[in-house]
Amino acid sequence: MVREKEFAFIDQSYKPSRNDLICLFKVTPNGMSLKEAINNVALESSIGTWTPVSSNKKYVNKLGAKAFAISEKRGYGWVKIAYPQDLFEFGSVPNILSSIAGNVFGMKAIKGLRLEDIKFPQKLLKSFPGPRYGIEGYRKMMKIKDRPFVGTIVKPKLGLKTKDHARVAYDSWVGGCDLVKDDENLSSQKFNLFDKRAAKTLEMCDKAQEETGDKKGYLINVTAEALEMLRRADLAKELGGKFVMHDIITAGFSSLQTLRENTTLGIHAHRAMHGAFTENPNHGLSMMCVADFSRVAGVDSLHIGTGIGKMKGGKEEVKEIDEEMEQRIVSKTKTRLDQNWSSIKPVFSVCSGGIYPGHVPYLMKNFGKDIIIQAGGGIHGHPKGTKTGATALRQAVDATMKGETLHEYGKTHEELMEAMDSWGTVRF
Ligand code: RUB
Ligand code: CA
Repeated sequence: MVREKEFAFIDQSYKPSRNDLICLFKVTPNGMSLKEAINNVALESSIGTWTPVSSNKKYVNKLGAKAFAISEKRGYGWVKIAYPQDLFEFGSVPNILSSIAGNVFGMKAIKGLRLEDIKFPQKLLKSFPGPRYGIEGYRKMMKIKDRPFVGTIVKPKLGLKTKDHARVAYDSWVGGCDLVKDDENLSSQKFNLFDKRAAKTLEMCDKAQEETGDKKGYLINVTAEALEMLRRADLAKELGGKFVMHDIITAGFSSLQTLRENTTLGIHAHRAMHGAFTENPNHGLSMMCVADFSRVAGVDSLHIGTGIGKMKGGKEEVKEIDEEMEQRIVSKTKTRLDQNWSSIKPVFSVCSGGIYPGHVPYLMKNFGKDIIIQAGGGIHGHPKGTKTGATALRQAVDATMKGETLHEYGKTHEELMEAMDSWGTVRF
């Protein structure tokens, strides 16, 4: 029987200091008590290993994590773990993740380990740049005061030749989209090489801007090996681009930080692959944590889900992430820690994945106006084609801004009515 006092990394009476990074974990022990499992998590994610080592020094012990606020349920438990910020390299997402979300996920001591949220202490927080533009910066850049942005993803997601890709983008812009983006898996394939696509699509972007008198943006996917990624971002800038897109999970946070340091373009973050580790409620890393690290690392816009479209993620979860991204002071909930974001700018939430005009009132009601509403199939699948599809989505936003129902507005806006006839309205 292991005695309580042997758990050197647990201190139930611990009061976190303002220099601690706090993690909220859900722990399911594997063949041992909850406390023993928690002790293992706290030691492995800070200074310890499976046995005491003779090379240890007293001063090292000061950097040990402290597990506190343990609440035991049947078969699992919740715990907060405080990590002294000096454990970490300031300004490095990979370094922090290698401790708090590293070896611990593969330890035999746990059946399941879920990192639900992180709270950064102010000094560590301020070692990161955060977004260059964020919500306000995007609004200024695009001269859009207070409505949601309307965006699309060029579809088919792969396979279109450059000329056709640029044409789909153009039709989307002149139809009413503010933003057009590449899909996550388009980078520089032989049917649509990056350099040629950048030139042609940005040319179409300029043309659409001139013709409509509105600002238009192309979120070109620059994801690649880091040096090549920077070359692509530079090219997008040279050609007059305002934004780049980055696959933050497949490319990784180091790649994202490199991009943030080396481009002045707005950074749109796609989260493809997050489901591999955010999905299981008992194991892995929550989307909230991905969002936290994205905000510190400096994305300007981030896919957060919709609560209603084709991708998983319930309404409440998405709402909490939306708040985390746009508020300066975030309050705690059952699965979220409080956070003062201080000078780190707010991030634009992107609602995307299976969205069509009928979803717009739901999205605006739940997530407000500071969102980017993005539809691929919900634009290019319109019976009259891309341009009409873009007009319909924009009309859905205009109607909702005016407080009219889509049905009323559709009576005088046939593009919207046709979209509603195709995909229907949404009850919520
Ligand atoms: C959108 C699409 C995007 C998803 C990703 O296309 O495929 O890649 O938004 O999901 P469509 P998420 O509008 O045709 O569904 O935004 O949840 O990360
Ligand atoms: Ca947080």
